[in-house]
Amino acid sequence: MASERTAVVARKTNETDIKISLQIGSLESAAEQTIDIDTGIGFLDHMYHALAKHSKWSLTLACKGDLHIDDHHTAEDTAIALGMAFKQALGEPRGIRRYGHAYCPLDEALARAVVDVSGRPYAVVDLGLKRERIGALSCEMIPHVLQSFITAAGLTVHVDVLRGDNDHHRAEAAFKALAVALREAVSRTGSNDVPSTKGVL
Ligand SMILES: [Mn+2]
Repeated sequence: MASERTAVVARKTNETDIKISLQIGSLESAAEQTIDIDTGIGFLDHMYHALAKHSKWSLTLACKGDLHIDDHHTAEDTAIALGMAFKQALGEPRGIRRYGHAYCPLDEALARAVVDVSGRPYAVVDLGLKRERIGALSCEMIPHVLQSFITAAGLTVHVDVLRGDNDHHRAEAAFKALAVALREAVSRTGSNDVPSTKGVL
């Protein structure tokens, strides 16, 4: 039952060339967590790193994108590919909690994430960012990255930043809260049950 929950995804278009290997951590796994992320956008790497770290994933993510145009394709496509990898690694959602939620503060900022491994893609994301960009990542792409990951992963997730003055803190708190909520939602119950009254997710 304690199968390795891993996925390898390669996704190449005219705009981006992405390679991902993902292992979703589990209580049974004593394997060391390794994280290596290079999208060419420093702040995006920082957010994916926070997501992987606090989800207890091992994640290698490399993207060669058309950054000479802008950050859009790289941000969007890495999020989609990561969502695909997550869905593939999770496999049939048996013996997991299904629901998870977390609040994460980062200094003055406070974020909340609520996750349902539902198989019904739906993302509600309200980060309330005010800046034009953080580093080389435009702020309009940050909720879009979360939405793209969530829907590609087949999850229902609500992410809200409840307070905070600093946009770097607000964004990072959101990714951390999502990470901790995901970790709870995919944690194993020890049963082999599909956690749905329908018997299917
Ligand atoms: Mn930071």
